[in-house]
Amino acid sequence: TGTFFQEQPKIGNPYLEDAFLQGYLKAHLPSKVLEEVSLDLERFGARVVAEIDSLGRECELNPPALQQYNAWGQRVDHIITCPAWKRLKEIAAEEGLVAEAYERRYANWSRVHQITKLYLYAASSGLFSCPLAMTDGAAKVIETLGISGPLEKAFGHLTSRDPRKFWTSGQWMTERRGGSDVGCSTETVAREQADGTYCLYGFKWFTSATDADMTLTLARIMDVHGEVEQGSRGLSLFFMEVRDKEGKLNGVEVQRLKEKLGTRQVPTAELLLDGAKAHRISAEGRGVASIANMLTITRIHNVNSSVSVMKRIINLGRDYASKRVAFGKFLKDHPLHMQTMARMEVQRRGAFLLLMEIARLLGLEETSMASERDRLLLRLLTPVAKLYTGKQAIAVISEGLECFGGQGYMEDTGLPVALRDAQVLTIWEGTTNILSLDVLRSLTKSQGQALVAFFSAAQGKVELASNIKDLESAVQRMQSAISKLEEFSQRVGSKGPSGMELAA
Ligand code: MFK
Ligand code: FAD
Repeated sequence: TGTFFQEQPKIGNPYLEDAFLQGYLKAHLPSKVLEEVSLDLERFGARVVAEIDSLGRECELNPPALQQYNAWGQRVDHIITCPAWKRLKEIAAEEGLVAEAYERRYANWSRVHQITKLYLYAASSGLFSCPLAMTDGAAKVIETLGISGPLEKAFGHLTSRDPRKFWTSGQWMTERRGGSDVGCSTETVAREQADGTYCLYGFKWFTSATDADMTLTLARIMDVHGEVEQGSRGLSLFFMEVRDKEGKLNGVEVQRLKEKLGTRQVPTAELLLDGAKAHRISAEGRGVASIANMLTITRIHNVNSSVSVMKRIINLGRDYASKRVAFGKFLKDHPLHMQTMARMEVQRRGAFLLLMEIARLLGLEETSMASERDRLLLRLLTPVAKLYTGKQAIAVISEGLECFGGQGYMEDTGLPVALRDAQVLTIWEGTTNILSLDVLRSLTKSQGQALVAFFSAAQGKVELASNIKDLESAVQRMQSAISKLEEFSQRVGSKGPSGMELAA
């Protein structure tokens, strides 16, 4: 049977082992904020390793199930999730993974803090990052539209740190006819009731994290003649609670859970809306424009997930490289293997900086500190980053699996799940081409100003970089002058000043 057993790769504290992240925070955060945020991240990083990572794995191993009928034949449509999934919801509340962004205790830096925390979290979270993304997006929509009426209660729940009060939200947009062209494909209708609420009738083809407490969704308001307006302008935005206090579904039937390539931890369902009681929260016909705030946030979370999973596979690969021996030496001592890993790391670092720049801009926007250029950049960079990092994540993870050789392909190592899950990053929250068109939308809507903002920001960075280059060559010149002076002082003997003294 042989005597050799390979030591398995392990993750370390994702904050402590990320000098690049620490460097970023040091360079950007005010010192008091840095002090508190780094303590929180170090503590949270330890919790990711000790608790969250194994809960995430359990969610993969115990995927959700649908119990459609009870023992007495009654329709119950109960979505059964594992205890680890429920525990992850509690931890999300305790850690303020959504709340942090809305409490704004670090003013404009709160988003950077929250997103950094999510960056440590997402890849280990068993995709609980998915409901959190939509929860954050729903809170953002409510905050933007105004926190009043039924939304006041919902906002309190979405941003609560109390696990007993914390709610997650769904985002029900896609129907059978299509998820990209929501404006033309949505068939769901809303009938107004005497009390001003609405009943929704339709079929939602993809609804992720359907165990959510509430959701935002789109429908067409039916007029007194039973007519609806077609196209995007006919859509309004609705808020509804998914279940009542007894846990009974609110005019919703779960047709089935989807059979997915990945993201199996997440219950994604097909839903029939049959009189679901809902509140209209946008102006009539402003559904798409109003839910766009949710799309911005969930797309940023998508970027976060992409970077987070790249980081995880690289960390595991790095650990493995110091444990696995081939041709008489550790993988880390094979230059070619290290070149492969270095290339992955370069991808991750670039993507990380893009994520952080977006988090920084979002923080400025949310605290009314953003300039017009900042706002335009945020609008432009969000789809660019989502489409680009989604593709990057798939490629980097694929390369990452190869770094483990055959073990990277073995299901019970827990490694292949990353590749399956990554494949969705380019599909949900807008496919690559839809986001490319969104980039064009941002350019046309701003009459080209978004591009002007981009070039002016890029120019600033280039200048900064060329200054650094100047600095580097100045340092090089200085070093060469020092060695020449040292040679000189050696030649003239110990009487003359040292090279260092002359240089000073
Ligand atoms: C782990 C992290 C991720 C977690 C994932 C959670 C689970 C997955 C959940 C989902 O996948 S939810 C479904 C996501 N669906 C999409 O992303 C839809 C993709 N399709 C698009 O994004 C289309 O471009 C869109 C539906 C928006 C096209 O609709 P329209 O109505 O044909 O667009 P139109 O007429 O250009 O824009 C209507 C308004 O919305 C305009 O505002 P105005 O009326 O004031 O002029 C646009 O400016 C505005 N708008 C559209 N996209 C926007 C936007 N505003 C800001 N940002 C945007 N991105
Ligand atoms: P289509 O819109 O039919 O697109 C098919 C192809 O055509 C794509 O490649 C697309 O890029 C391309 N295409 C379409 N229009 C154009 C164009 N104008 N120019 C160029 N190319 C174009 N949706 C929700 O609402 N809520 C959820 O919770 C949710 N969860 C999901 C979970 C998973 C695991 C998955 C896989 C999807 C989920 N979705 C959800 C749906 C997702 O948002 C859609 O699948 C996605 O937006 C694409 O829509 P579609 O599937 O209808 O593809």
